[in-house]
Amino acid sequence: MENLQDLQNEILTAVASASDLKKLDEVRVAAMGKKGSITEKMKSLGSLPLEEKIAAGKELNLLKTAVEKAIEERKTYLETEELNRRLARESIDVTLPARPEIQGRIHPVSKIYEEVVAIFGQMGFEVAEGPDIEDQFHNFNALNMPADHPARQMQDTFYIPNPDSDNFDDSFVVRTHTSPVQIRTMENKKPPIRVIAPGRTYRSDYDATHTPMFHQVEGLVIDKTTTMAHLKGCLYDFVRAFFEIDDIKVRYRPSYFPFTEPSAEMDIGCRKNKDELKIGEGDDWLEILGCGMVHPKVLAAGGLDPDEYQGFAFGMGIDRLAMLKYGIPDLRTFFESDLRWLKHYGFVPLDESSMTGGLSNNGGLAR
Ligand code: 2NL
Repeated sequence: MENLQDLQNEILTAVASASDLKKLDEVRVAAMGKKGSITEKMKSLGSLPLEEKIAAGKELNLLKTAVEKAIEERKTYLETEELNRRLARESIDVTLPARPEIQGRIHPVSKIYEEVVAIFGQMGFEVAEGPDIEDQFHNFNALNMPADHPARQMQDTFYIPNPDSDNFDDSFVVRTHTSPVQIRTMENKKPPIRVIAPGRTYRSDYDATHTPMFHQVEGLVIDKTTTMAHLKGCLYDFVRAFFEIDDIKVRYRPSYFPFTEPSAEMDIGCRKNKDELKIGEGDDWLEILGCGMVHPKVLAAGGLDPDEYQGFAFGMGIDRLAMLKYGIPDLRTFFESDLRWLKHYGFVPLDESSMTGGLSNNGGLAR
């Protein structure tokens, strides 16, 4: 068979200079389509004597494989290039302020987030942030949740493989709570500590009140003489400000968390009618947050001496607070990016939440 090397060079040059996916496909058809140059050569094998047929067949197959590989590589390259061009073209600056005259609204989660930060900010708390992807020490072990703890079962936690290790204990997680932020605060800062850690958290769960990504705010106060009485006063002041009810009814129920001892849950008084929930009056109770005195093992894991320091911590779901405060029934709708939903439940962007300027700015409600 005449020189296949020339044919191969010719096709590979055409592949390398195909400047887009359409041209690349034309090159493919010209080589391997029904009337393609390689296909024609394959057909012509039939007329050769057996020995030559075997040798030429082998050579042709090598040629075909080389061409296929080159086309595949060029295709991946062109697709990546096209994707990068599109990403550059379609980029938007999500940090720009929303424009109310168009469709821009503040999401209820952002609104609650700002309110919570405003309330605790005025009480002297700092806001602490940390990575969404955590190691298992900061997300679990340091919080008195050893490897055999039920909350570490595969079904709730999203694990991320560690490229440098095959040991499962070294794999990362997307944080299941914002507590690891507070562990990092203890590691880096001497008491007195007064921080809140708001942010995104992740668990493998999905129904009307659970989404795989949700928002939490946790708080941590540590000093030499911090007590449960401080916890109660602090959280009482928080719910009074948040629900804007001065004489709001509250109660604490004993509870269990691995990272606090003793642990409690805080309820607020409410009235539950058929479809309506009235907060602040009535004989029913609504669970609002979990709290407790930081476990000595957790203080030690954060690098603090439990004989010298003590403190309290609490945690609550921001999305759940938004559902309660604004009467939004299904959490899943929060993250569907439906502009009609955002227009209905969102807030106009110009009224900031502050303790002095009115917290929730109901005048700013877009409804
Ligand atoms: C809940 C309950 C809670 C904490 C979170 C915490 C963090 C550190 C140490 C001790 Cl670093 N505790 N966080 C404590 C009690 C309850 O969350 O129901 N969250 C939605």
